[in-house]
Amino acid sequence: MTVVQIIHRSLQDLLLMKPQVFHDSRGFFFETYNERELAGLGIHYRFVQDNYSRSRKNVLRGLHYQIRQPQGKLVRVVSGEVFDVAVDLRRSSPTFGKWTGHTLSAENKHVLWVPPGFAHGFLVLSEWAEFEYKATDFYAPEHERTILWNDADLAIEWPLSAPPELSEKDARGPAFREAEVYSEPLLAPRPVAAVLDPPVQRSGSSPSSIPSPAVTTATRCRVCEHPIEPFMSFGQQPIAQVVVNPEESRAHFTYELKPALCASCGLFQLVDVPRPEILFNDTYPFFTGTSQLMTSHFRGWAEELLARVRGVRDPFIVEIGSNDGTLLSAVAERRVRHLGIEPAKSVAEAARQKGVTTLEAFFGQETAQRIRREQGPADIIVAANVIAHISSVADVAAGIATLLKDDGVFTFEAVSLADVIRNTEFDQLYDEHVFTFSVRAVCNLFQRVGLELVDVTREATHGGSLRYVLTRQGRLPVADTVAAALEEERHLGLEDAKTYQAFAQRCAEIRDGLRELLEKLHKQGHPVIGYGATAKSTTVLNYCGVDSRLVEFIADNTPMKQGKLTPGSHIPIRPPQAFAERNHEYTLLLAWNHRAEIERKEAAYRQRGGKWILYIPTVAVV
Ligand code: JHZ
Ligand code: ZN
Repeated sequence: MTVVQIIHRSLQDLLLMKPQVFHDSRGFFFETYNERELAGLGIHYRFVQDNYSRSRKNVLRGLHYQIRQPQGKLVRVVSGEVFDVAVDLRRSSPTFGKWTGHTLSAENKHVLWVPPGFAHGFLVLSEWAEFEYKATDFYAPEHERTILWNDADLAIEWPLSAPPELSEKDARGPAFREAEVYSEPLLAPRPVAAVLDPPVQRSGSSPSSIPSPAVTTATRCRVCEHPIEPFMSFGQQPIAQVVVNPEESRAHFTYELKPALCASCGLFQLVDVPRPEILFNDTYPFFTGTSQLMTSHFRGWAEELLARVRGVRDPFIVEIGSNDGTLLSAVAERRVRHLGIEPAKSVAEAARQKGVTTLEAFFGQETAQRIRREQGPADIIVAANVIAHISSVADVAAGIATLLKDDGVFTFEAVSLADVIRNTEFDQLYDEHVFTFSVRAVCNLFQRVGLELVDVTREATHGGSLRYVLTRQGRLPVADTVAAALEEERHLGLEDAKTYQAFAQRCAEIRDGLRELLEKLHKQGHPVIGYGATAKSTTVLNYCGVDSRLVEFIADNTPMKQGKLTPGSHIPIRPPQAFAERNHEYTLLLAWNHRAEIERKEAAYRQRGGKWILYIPTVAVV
């Protein structure tokens, strides 16, 4: 069973999958079960029993579960249509007591994985429905339990047109409140190595090589532990920067992109995040040096940093997330002692080619202690677009405090929450951006490790960034910029839940507007080309449902991306020459943050009447 799409992960561990179906004139074919594919999705169970049932319209079977020998079920409909419901009965689960309902039909061929620890049931919507499932344990009538299908606390919204037809046992089931539930966590079986071995070994992000659990879900703020709840969802999203090989299976891993704001410390964060090893590895394709603007931006910053350490004996500059060495190469050229820390091999190699000393590692307290022990404390620690990428940010802050010299400076840049909200830059949200910082959240975070924000300045890069400067408490006077930035955030309503509801509303408007425009151009026969296979574009394309029908290809100057497909939307990525040769009229500018540079490079396109489609802050053709 090649899973082409994971449609839903509404409850913890539950998966709604769409298998790849092959159609031809004879009919269709698809795999209904494949042990290796499921193992790749973290389902390592052995299935021991298959069941098959037929039921007439309005029959409701369930809600059933086995309190001992709990069964995981892989369910699907062979003929007709049902409304299928699962209820999480695992007390230790963040979605305990929640239900989810999905339409399964012979037509949509969706397959639902209901893990052990859930009650399960379905209502037949068609004249007849035939239902088939595989179970991970044997039927054990002595352990079988029922929960009342219309329990008031669960409040399941069954799409009923008349009272359902029930078995006697199901009609008398106990209420959820009185029902026995699973009080201890149920241990999932450990992956079997042989099952996990994909047929062709390749590094990177094949779903088969993703260790389980691939996603962590935060129910509390990652810094202050105050409970958090998402305020919206962008739906299931693939890994933003995993460009797909066209010849590879189109199966891919997804997680739900849903942001939340911590009402206590003001930290804006994603609720679900994939494991960092899935993102930052030897196939990581973002190279800072692909942009002239970013290259000169980092050169300028490096000059400032070098000026700061002028007069210091044997200064030591450390960069966290040094990428392809764009910033540190200027430091290396001056023969100043430095160290880049970068876990992604692809870019770390490129940095070494530039003469930048690079340690391939994730940064945290442990790495910091090791560096301090072996090379001494740092005069400057610098980080660009990386602190917001690390979910264990508290450990990173502690590491910075460990590594920094007493009078050292920690400076970093990150996309600004104020700009993201003000300009509805929803595409800044994707897996790597675990956090989007406000000045307030930065103050709160670093205060915990004795660091003080002494200056903050605006940078135009990446659609609006802030550059922060921090020292140990009381080392430098605090510039007026800090109070001014905090005041601006209050004025914008960054602490107010209503601000985020309005943001969600504007995102939906952009999504609908962009889709409408692309559909219209498609109907009129205008080809649309994309520009910049950015990480941001993954959110835009998947959230707005844009694929190669609406955007023919995307031009990008990163060799590692060319010839590949965009994640989820599977749009081919081609070199910029393909753009110049296409002779088209409309281009969706996905790298909108590089607009000036791209317009300069593609001046000929404009001269022959080419137009750019923008979607931030609103949909516009310019
Ligand atoms: P660009 C990445 O985001 C990921 P992305 C990361 N998480 C982050 O925070 C920021 O960067 C810093 C191409 N291009 O910079 C190159 C052209 O083709 O918006 C890139 O693929 N021609 C670390 O990916 C893409 O566009 C050009 O002339 O959203 C730009 O990606 C230029 C200038 C770029 O970052
Ligand atoms: Zn918090």
